[in-house]
Amino acid sequence: MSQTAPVDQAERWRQLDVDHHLNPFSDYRSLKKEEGGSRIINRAEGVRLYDVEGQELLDGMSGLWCVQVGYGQPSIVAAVSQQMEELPYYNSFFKTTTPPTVELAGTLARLTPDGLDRVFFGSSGSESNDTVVRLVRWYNHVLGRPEKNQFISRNKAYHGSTMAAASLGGLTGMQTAYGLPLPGFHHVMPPYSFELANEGESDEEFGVRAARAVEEKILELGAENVAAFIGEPVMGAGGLMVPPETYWPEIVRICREHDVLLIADEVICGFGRTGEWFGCQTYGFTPDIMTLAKGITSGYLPLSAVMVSDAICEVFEEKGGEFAHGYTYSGHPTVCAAALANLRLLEDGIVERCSKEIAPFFQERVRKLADHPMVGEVRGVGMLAGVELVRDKASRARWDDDSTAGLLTRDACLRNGVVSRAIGDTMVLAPPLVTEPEDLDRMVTRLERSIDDAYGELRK
Ligand code: PXG
Repeated sequence: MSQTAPVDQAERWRQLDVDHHLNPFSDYRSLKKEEGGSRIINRAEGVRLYDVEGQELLDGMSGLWCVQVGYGQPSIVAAVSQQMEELPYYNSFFKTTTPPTVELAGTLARLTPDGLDRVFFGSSGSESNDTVVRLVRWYNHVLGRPEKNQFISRNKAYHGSTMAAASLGGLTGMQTAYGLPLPGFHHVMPPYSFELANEGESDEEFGVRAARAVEEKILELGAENVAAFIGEPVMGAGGLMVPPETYWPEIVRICREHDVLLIADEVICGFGRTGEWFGCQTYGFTPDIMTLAKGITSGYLPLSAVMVSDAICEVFEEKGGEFAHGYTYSGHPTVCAAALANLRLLEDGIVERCSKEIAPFFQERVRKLADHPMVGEVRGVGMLAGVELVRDKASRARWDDDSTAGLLTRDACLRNGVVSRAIGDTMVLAPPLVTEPEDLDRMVTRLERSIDDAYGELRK
């Protein structure tokens, strides 16, 4: 299956990477000089990745949480190729558009919850979240209340890497050295019961307390100054935080009561990842705005979207004025064609089978890791799972404070043939929605073996 590259070719690529490529989220000293360079992936099929040395890896992370339909889907390739021939590119500025752009707009309006019927396109989740900040501020400007412009988000949230998206995010490592967050961005506790619940506090009580942190922040800032609250239905890159059932209903109450817009970042949760089509449906709420990316094309091409409520758009349409915002590639026809082909696959049974069969199997299988002496908790929903690594099960004490357990386990995973993401000492699996039960079993078995390997090393 693999296409092993000649050794000198593989070495040449690794050297080009070292000499010329600034990889995202990398420590350039250690990546370039100390660790011998990058792994080079040159082929993939289904849920399997192959590197240039010919090693096969099960992709337990769907790329970066995005390849819902797996690799090598011929219908997406054909749709892209055909669109490339007909019209590779044209824009949607100045009263123009293209057929795939509007077809996709209609499809997204149909697939997303009722009341979210208009879409603004971009090329990445970060762009989408930046669009949201500008769109919400424009909305309140049009309504004659420009002071209602502050955003509330959660500590540890990830909403992207651009200046506004990184300000919405709550990862201090992305902020302190960069003069962020920008003014007007505030953060409260996330619904992370594993670390933040009080002793004796039930999950339900904790969920309400975590939501009320948003209300306290609104009252502190003055509701007249708060434009919106943004959150992922399940926090992904921040540590796979699955909220208690009580969290989102209370957030909805708070946002409605204080006239604060509710924004669901569905970049990871969207397109079947949590079992339903969208994470907000899994948790029973409808946001005012929803951001989408990743699974919208299964990562085959870069595309993102902001779904905007009819109520917001009615204000724009009634009051008028130009929303001065847009990207060269907003609604790019070839990318939209890829999305349409991908959504057709998801609609033709992938989401339904995943929800009924694949995800329940995955959740049951991964929960068996809870018996491992180094595992403090296993949690998850749909095709998302997080495994907390601890030194002591009863007290939940960590091994140390520099993520060594997570990094050792992640490296062992690669040796054992599965990709799993370490977020601190939380191991994550987010497999493609099409992963067959036998391969899910293999993924979890390999993760378990890797936890064993790390446990062995840590106890030396
Ligand atoms: N929102 C959420 C919830 C995300 O997870 C973005 C926005 C930004 O999307 P773009 O397309 O601009 O990357 C993301 C991205 C990781 C990892 O290591 C996670 C993301 C991106 C890269 C790495 O877990 N999420």
